[in-house]
Amino acid sequence: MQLNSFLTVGAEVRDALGAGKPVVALESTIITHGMPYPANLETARAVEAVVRQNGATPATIAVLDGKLVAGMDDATLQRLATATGVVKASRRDLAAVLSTGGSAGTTVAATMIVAKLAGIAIFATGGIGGVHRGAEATFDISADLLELAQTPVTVVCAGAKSILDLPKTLEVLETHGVPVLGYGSDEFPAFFSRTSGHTVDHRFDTPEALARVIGTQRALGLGTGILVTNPIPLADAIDSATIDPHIAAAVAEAETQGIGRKELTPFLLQRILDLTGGRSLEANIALVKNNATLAARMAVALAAL
Ligand code: PSU
Ligand code: MN
Repeated sequence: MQLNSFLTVGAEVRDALGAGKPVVALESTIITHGMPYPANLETARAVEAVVRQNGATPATIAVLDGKLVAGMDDATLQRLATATGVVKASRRDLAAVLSTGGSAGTTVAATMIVAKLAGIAIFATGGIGGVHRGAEATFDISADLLELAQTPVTVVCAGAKSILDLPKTLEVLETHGVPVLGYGSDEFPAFFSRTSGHTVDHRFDTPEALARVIGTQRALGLGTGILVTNPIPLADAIDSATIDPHIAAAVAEAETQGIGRKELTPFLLQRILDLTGGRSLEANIALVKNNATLAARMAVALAAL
């Protein structure tokens, strides 16, 4: 049995792909572990709407009842957003969850795997996982980075939160040959902030120019993913002086409580949300929509190539 036989592609997504029309993949760990209800559901719906408004078909990806799903109806989205105790599935979890008929939110890594299987080239998310602070002691490096190293899908994100060690994250991407392309900026953005003090490899100022890089990368057969970084809109940005103490506090708490492995990122996201009194959530929602807009425009440009 092939992995493909576990894949269910929604009718609308299947039609769009069959007709060569633009499709944008969306992840679901942000729904199951990244945001509280009902903001998670409202955001998931809003992001799908933004993709449509910009001319592409949204394909939200998750694991449902032992199937990989790309594109779901609203009732299913609602089920995912309200389910408790749902698994956070990365590459290593897929086989176990599928073989037991389980359901899961898919991380950036797992969503890339499913997007590739379904034939979707572009995927929008908020922030990717990366090298955690203190990784020199804990070895905590997200599987998202190693997926970018081996799966040819383009991920549009707002950089990475400074819960991570950004220079080390960029070093790992460089080692694995993953292009980091800045949209309209020379800086690698830090999720809540438009700047981080670190540069991207190459800057492009239009969705068309980014789509051409995807086409060329594909023609070269390099096999790696591409990371496109899209800074949070200016009006929604939180300056680092405001957010950094909260991030530092969350990281310190995680260390004291011995939180590690797959629980660490959801723990940090939840603590930052609590500590900022919901302001981080507003920023998070704004940047995900902004990334979905860019991803849709890139998908439109790619389909026209
Ligand atoms: N960072 C965020 N929001 C998120 C995540 C990361 O700002 O929702 C989620 C994504 O699904 C990402 C995953 O792929 O966490 C990474 O988890 P880990 O660090 O355990 O690999
Ligand atoms: Mn980890």
